[in-house]
Amino acid sequence: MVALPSFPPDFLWGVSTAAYQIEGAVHEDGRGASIWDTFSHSPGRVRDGDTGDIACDHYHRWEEDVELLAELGVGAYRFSIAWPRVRPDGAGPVNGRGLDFYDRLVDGLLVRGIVPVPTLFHWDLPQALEDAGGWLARDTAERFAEYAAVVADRLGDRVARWITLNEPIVHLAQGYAFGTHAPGRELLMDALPAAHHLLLGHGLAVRALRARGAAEVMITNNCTPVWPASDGEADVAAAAVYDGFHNRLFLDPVLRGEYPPFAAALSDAGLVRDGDLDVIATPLDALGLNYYNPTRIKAADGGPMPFETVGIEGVPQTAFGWPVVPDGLREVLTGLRDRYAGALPPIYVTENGCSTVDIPAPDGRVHDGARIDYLDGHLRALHAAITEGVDVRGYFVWSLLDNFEWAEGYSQRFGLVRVDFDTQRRTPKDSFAWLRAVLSGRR
Ligand code: IFM
Repeated sequence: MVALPSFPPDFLWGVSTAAYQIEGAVHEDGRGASIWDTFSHSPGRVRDGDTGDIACDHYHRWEEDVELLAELGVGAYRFSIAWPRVRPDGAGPVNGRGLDFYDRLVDGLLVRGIVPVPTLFHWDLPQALEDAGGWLARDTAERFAEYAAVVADRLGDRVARWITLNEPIVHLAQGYAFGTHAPGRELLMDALPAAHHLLLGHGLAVRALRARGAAEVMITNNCTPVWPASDGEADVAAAAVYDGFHNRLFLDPVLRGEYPPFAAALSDAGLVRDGDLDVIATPLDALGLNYYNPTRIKAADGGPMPFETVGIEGVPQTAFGWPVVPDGLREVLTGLRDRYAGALPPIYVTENGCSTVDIPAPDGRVHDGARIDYLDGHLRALHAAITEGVDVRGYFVWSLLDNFEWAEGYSQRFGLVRVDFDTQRRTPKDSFAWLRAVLSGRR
């Protein structure tokens, strides 16, 4: 394999995880229920009836996992904080024992020279808040800011970089519009108010974090290049609508202080109050970008939405069936630079990775060459974007560990480290050794 081009010396290398996907220990130390506990325990919602009850048992094995990070040689670790551990019912008393866990984790990282990068909301809303309306209720935004303040009061002396929300478009689309994720609502376009409250919560949390001395605050969005299925007017128009939903709904308000035209209904419905957009557009220090694949779109033949996704042929596919198009990362980065010229803060790629069919070989090792190819290709595309002038400051692989992949349960393995979910044994895969070599300058 040809050596990778070199990245800036202060480039931040890391890996990402999320609380519900790895922690387990859902009933321990005062943790409250989240919408994912409810959803995963509802028959038929998650493949094979899997739940996050145990997941990677990271709550008990976090020291072993931090050792893996140190062995890998990353400079940063992006994890998420479980809101229901910190404030079990979302609005009432703070649970000190929940905060203690993240306190230990942060100290464990710092002692090994690893920068902690917590995400405050990676989809595990306290169930009690869902019962009060979830993100459809404006109050949830206020509760989120309070929770952000509580966490920052406890960890802010050691944590400088924060992410407010993870992929709000995925939470909105899958959780509120189509019902394939928790909380399982199928509201289609009526889900839009949740977008406004997620954004408002983000803006209020940015202010709460800043007031507590945070040095770097960002939001993480999932972005995709949108390719029309043909040059026909209808497909091009459908692709523009999809781009509005997926890429612009959560970025235009944050970076430009306005909703894209299709979301104007939010203002018409009186949901957007005076000053809300100023809060939402509170300047950020950085933007988190999660990239997995491009999306091809055609005009819908009926159906609830005006667009339909079409397969991308002629390229490798991940185990999930997602097309592998490394140049899409360059395309999305240069596209953001062009679209938000003058308003775009520095970017961190906060997730990129793939699921592969990882079966241990007779020697016990996991030869995940497809993941190495995926990462190698995407790092080259990322380097090309930097060379083209996009200000990218870091790159985080999704994920450190095989984990609970939401509605797919444990069937999709994204880890650099294999987890045997019967024994909890961790086995670093070939991609782990490859990335370690990259990080130590040996590739
Ligand atoms: O596992 C998820 C993660 O929680 C959010 N981004 C995409 C990943 C892969 O689907």
